[in-house]
Amino acid sequence: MSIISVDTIAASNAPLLEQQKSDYAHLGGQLARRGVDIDAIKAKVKQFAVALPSWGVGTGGTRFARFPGRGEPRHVFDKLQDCGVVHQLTRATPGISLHLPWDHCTDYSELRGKAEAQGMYFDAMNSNTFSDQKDQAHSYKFGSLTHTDASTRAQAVEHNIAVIEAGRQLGSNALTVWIGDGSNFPGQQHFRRAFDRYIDSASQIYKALPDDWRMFLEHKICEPAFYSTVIQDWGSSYLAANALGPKAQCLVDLGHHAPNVNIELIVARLIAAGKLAGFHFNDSKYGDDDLDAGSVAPYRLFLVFNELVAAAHEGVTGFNPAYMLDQSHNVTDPIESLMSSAAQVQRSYAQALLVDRVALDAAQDGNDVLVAAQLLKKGFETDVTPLLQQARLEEGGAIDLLGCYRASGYRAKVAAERPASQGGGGGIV
Ligand code: LRH
Ligand code: MN
Ligand code: MN
Repeated sequence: MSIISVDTIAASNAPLLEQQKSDYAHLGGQLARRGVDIDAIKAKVKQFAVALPSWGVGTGGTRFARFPGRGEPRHVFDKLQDCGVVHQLTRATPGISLHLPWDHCTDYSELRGKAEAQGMYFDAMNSNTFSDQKDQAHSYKFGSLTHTDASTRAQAVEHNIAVIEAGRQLGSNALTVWIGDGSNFPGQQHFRRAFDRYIDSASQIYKALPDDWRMFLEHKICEPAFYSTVIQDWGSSYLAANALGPKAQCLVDLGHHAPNVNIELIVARLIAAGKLAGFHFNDSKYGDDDLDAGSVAPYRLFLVFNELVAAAHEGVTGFNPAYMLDQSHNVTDPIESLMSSAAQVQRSYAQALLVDRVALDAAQDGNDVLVAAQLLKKGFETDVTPLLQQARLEEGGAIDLLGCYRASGYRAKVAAERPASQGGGGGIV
């Protein structure tokens, strides 16, 4: 089922075809001189998928204000359709990651059917115990899975189990747990007891996982708790994942680290420990900014992919990370931002595939520092745009993502169907 008509995509591609052919041939020639087969890289890029966050197709906001765009999705079916547009044009985003209760739906089999008709599936499910829902018995103001009150913890556990059940109906096979629990004042929370309560609650969720499911523990240094957070970094995440068992792994959201932390090194450590769950890709300058992937620090994204490609190349056992975007768009059309992030993630992957691993091993073993550094730069500095465009073209996508999307008139069409949403106060959804 196509949301954007096949003719619209063809019409957008048509004037670019000749140029595309020659750009791809030119890059192919350059890579051949480096001993790289462009078609082999293209085949790998085509196999690569990054899932979309359902919450990413709505305009985000800050705690100061939200400025909604036109045609904001009204419910999960609209979100699915917007995600379908991203996938149709990029051909790189077949998975959708839902967040409950934001994406609550009375008929998950209908939702699953609609996704499958779009050639899409449901990736990891996300639970939300960081905000109170209507008619909820106990408040999460002072925590959820780690709350001092046992009934509040039980309610949070129950919600996670309900999310697993919804995910089972949707064909998902992972639960991502991020909690906002922590403290805002020194002395407010007993650090060790709060962590113990986390393990106790999380192990009840772990026990409810179907056999083939994984549990992704997502850490974050701060926010909404601004003095301490219970699962604040990969150390706490790793301790928890280890305590829970083999199905529990650590999820790396690129915006959730202390400033200057070496994220690619964390990735390498988690790979070595068999505990890398996967990623929430986005970019940041200061904190959990949720900017488009690679928009601020593309080299950092490349270095993360360098670790991933190296692990795949070396055949590290159990290496199977889940790739997802997690970003919030305040000033752009979310569909445009998600498409450009998906392409950016693909770009970093392709560039990392270009690194000469044999030469890098030799340079590292021989302590040839500059050559090692330059081998990485050589991959990063290669403009792989024609390769990404060719991969999309061959899969029925758009050579020019933005041009095609804007020419389709999709935003104006949904703006006419969907009532304008309210702006005003803060909030991420
Ligand atoms: C927390 C987070 C987490 C949530 C999402 C909305 O900052 O990254 O992944 O589920 O944002
Ligand atoms: Mn995240
Ligand atoms: Mn975040």
